[in-house]
Amino acid sequence: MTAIASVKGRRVWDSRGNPTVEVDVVLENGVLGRAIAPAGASRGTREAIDLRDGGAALRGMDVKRALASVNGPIAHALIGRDVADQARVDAAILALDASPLKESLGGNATVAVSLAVLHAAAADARRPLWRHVADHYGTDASLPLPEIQIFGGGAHAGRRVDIQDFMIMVPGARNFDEVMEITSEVYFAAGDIMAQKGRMAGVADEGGWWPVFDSNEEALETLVAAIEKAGEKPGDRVVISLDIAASEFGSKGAYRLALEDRSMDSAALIDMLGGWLDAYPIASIEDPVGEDDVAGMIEFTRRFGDRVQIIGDDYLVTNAALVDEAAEAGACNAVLVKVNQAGTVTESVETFLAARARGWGAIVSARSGETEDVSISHLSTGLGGGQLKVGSFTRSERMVKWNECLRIQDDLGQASFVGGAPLAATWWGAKQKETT
Ligand code: 2PG
Ligand code: MG
Repeated sequence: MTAIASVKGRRVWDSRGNPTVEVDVVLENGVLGRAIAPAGASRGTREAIDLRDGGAALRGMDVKRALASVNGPIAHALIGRDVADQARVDAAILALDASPLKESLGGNATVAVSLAVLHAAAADARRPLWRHVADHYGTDASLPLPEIQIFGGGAHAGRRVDIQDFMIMVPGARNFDEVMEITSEVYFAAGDIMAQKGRMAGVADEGGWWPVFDSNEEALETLVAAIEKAGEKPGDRVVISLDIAASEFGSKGAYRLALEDRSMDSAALIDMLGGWLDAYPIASIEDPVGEDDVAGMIEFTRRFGDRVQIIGDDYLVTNAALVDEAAEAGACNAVLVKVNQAGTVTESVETFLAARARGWGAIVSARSGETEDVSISHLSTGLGGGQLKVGSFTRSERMVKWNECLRIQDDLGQASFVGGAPLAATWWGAKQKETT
């Protein structure tokens, strides 16, 4: 065994200019593992707490308390432990905080430590992180299918439009390189269309174009036009993926689309989205109703679960027990896996594997506040068979994750790309079956 010799937190800064927690884990043989906590803007109420100091300085966003957790109790509990035993390390962290949402330590403290331990174990085994993950959890590594944002919205764009993420997926690509190429063409085609309409206004939080639209649906129409302008037939190699992030504009089954000055109940929202599913080549949809709208999610899944991927993000908060509960109830058929929503690697991997065991999709995801940390590229590849959501196709905190996948591709080979397999149970998968 190789023992953990030190655990040290430092304050670094994220893509929104906010402070965040970076952790160095050093082993007895001098090997280093390092990771940085990301931060969400549209957060589920049941996710691990992102502990901030409050007060006037740095708009209350400082992380001195989270750093004190890392450098105090967490370091104390981990020094001397076997770095390769991720489950025990994470259990030792959990034992320090009895609250369900890690509010005393801070989920930003626990996630940075937990990921840094994973990195240190991989470095100690002289393996790239993705290979260590596959070895450790007994999974078959494969490069994920990306979900990439073309227009930002919702909480990531000053609520200029209500819907949060207008994304594309390229399930028909032959390899990861081709996904990048086609996405680049679509991204710039969308930018050209915005410029032609006199609506070019920069980018949103995750680097997608700023959504200057008169209605939410206009963003969808423009996305279809961009796919066409890029020389692709919408629904062929390229499909649309949406994150509705409905908790941001409604609760308890009452929703309000501010852009369109429209209020609606759960049934009307579901009908509206159903209309979009009929009219546009949408293969995946996230949080179509609010996180507290259980009946709505069950109804949405009953109506559309056999043709689109339905992802729970705020709804399932990277929690394996909630995945099981939702699967039993017939709500969703896929889960978003955000390591900082759970707070540890072990809980995140449990959620990913619980989803896969149910035949669900599992999408490892970045947050809207990100950094140069590339852990999720490795996690999604190592666990295999999955999808990866990182934000847009610009800005280095995003591109660093896609570029890391390209480096992994050099090791794993182009054939390791999972392709359209994660969308096999959607209309897109059915169409492929017909044509082959
Ligand atoms: C989401 C994420 C990423 P945030 O809702 O899926 O787009 O946003 O990190 O703000 O929760
Ligand atoms: Mg989401």
